[in-house]
Amino acid sequence: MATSQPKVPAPPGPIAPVKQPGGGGGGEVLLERVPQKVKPPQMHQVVMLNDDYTPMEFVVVVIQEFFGKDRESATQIMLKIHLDGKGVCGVYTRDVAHTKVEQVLDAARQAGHPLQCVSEPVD
Ligand code: TYC
Repeated sequence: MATSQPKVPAPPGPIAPVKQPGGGGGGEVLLERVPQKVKPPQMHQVVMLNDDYTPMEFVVVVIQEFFGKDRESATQIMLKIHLDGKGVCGVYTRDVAHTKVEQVLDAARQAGHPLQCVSEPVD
């Protein structure tokens, strides 16, 4: 015979066995929800710096290619960097942000441009 259980959605968070009613001989396990302990990862922003030599078009293509922006957003970001001296191209977990910086610096070096970018923790 099928027994029907009430369909109540479980709240988020892990569950842990706490005790076995009846001395544990019957195979029953009581599960209790425990508070979530993991924190979201520290995020890092990739900041690109202005210089007087890197062509605007190269910067736009780099921002499109490595930061997944469409041409219009990439152009806006490039112009902000050009006018303000620096600008955020994207926000990622630490390792991904470091990889983006390496990719940009490699591409700039290969093309012979002095473009610089760094990553820094957000807040
Ligand atoms: N200032 C550069 C020029 O006038 C363009 C530029 C924009 C360079 C953004 C770097 O991160 C940069 N050619």
